Amino acid sequence: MHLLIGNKVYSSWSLRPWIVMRAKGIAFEETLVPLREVDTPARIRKLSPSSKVPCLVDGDVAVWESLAIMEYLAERFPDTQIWPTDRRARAHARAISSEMHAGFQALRNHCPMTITQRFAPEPLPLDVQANVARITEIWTEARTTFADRAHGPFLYGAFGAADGMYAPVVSRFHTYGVVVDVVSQGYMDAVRAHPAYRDWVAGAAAEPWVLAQNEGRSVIEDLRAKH
Ligand SMILES: N[C@@H](CCC(=O)N[C@@H](CS)C(=O)NCC(=O)O)C(=O)O
Repeated sequence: MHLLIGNKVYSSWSLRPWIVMRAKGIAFEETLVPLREVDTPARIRKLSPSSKVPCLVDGDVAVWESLAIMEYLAERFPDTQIWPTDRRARAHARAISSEMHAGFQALRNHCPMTITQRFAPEPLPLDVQANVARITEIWTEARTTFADRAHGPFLYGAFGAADGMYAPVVSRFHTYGVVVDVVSQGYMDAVRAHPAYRDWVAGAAAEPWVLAQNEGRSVIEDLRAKH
């Protein structure tokens, strides 16, 4: 299996399937195409029909769109419990993953992922605050209603697709110093401590083409303007 990804510092969509595959012990090779270079679209297009990353290639099958990749992995590796086994929990996990895939635009625009950085907190615009409130509500509901605590500290207990979909949000909240409730903070700490998350961050820190690292807020404004 082969996963095409963008720069680990800021390709939030790439992080989603990557971390799930790593957390589930699914073997794959990765190809990283640096984003925002002149030949980026052409290089991605060779493997990914949408010219976007991530794209998973499994033999003669190519799957793009992070959520479609999760579904493919769940079907391909049924024993890994990428979605929760309980039907109600699974329905909830799919709904919140779709909500993430389709939404939270204000947060995504205002707080672009730049996973190796941390900034002093600043007041957030109202639409971003509304996104934060909804996300922490989702996390709290998953943890308090559906989490099988015997299997871990993640949204439904064991790490799964929904955790992968929200891993970039954990990174954003950490980078921009977003203050959250105790349950959400505990969840964020667990994600940030996961070996797969740490491996991704280590890879990001080693990248030569880091746009934002050590350059401060002006680069963040530049990333925001590009969204
Ligand atoms: N909805 C897509 C979004 C994918 C996406 O927008 N990927 C960005 C990088 S994070 C990309 O490939 N951009 C291409 C480029 O910058 O040329 C998904 O879920 O995978």
